[in-house]
Amino acid sequence: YDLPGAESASEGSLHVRAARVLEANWTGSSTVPSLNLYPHQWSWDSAFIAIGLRHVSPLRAQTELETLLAAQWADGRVPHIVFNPSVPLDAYFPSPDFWRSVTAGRAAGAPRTVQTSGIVQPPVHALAAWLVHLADPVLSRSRGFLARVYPRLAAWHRYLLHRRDLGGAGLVSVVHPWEQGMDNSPCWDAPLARIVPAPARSFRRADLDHGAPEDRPTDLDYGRYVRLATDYRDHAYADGRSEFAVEDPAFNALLIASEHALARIATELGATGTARHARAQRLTAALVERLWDPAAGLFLCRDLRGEPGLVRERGVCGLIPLLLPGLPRDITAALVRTLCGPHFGFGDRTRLVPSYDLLGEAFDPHRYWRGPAWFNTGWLLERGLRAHGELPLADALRTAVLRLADATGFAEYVDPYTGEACGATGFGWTAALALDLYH
Ligand code: 9WN
Repeated sequence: YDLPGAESASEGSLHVRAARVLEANWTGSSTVPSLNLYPHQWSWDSAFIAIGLRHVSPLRAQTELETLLAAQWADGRVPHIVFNPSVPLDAYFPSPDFWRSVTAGRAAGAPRTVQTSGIVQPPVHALAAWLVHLADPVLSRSRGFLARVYPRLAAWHRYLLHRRDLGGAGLVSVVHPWEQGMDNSPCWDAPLARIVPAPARSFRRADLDHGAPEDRPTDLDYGRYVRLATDYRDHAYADGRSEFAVEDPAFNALLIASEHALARIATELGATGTARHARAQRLTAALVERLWDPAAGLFLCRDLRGEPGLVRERGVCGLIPLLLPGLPRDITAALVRTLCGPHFGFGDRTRLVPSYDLLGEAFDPHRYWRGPAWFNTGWLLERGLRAHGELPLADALRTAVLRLADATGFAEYVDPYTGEACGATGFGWTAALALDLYH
């Protein structure tokens, strides 16, 4: 990371500043995404955080994943939030008394000793576990790290592939926008429009105590998030009946990447990874079959409810499959063209890849997942570009992530045109993934 002028800033290097964020957000057994806005453990945040943390402390990185997996439900699901009991209930909404995991989740096997949410987030964990192992194989082997996490990761994938194949074609569906992780992406506008929102007066949004309303989802969005989560809870978190069911390319691509990682973990443990690699390849074929749109030049989401079909919105989720090794060459070439073309403008009009189509009607450079650029998607695309030999673009994206992460105090997200910080600063995965690219 030799950027003119950047390294002269304050004492130390980006490494030191990023490590300081991870230190400040560390609770003793896991890392919060943000001290104010998100004061608990989040599932995919922890995976990304572990990937960076491995450069500071491989032991803490292993612990991060172990803590999350200790809250796994008996049916295999890894909850999207593991609540910290010492944080006041009103610090984050929805709080444990909303999810009621211990009682409402009993049939699905929610843990009794820790409170969690009942929905999930993208399965980045096996990929993270493998990368964490690689950072210090000696420590990992001496602690039996992979041997301990492997059965849990395998059960997690099994849950997704068996309980969440709601379309019957092999791909996994999300049943809530929070599950996919890009909460208010315009990709959800049509599938969400059918959901009757919970009345705004029936809940209190803690996020507005810390975040600017114009950078956050709207009250109407929240009404729908609350309705969906309430219905899921009131049906004991049983799968199959949700009014919202979407096959998302990013969620599925991350599952496939993690399935490849799980194959490597199996091999390291002396078993064979062949079946898992083959399954990942079959899932890749299903992803192409179900979600690839040659005319748009990216993957789209598939709505399984209402009038089923592809959602004609271009979200960054449609570029994330670039991560996959087994994609046909013409598809990777098209994805790279789309990334650099008028809809995402990377290397031309934008400084970091926007979360949504610059030319889309719903584009808003500041509102959360409706336009701002995020660092985790930047990291995933950098990896994809590098894996497919697009080295100059990968280098440009790496430099952009490092420069903007550092310049914004590790912001949650940024205006894709100006690089202006939005949301929280001192954000966990921004610091962690910058740290990873720095190395
Ligand atoms: C709901 C923690 C999480 C991220 C998500 C991001 C945001 C939560 C919220 O924060 O979602 O899960 O309250 O807005 O959209 O990707 O995991 O950082």
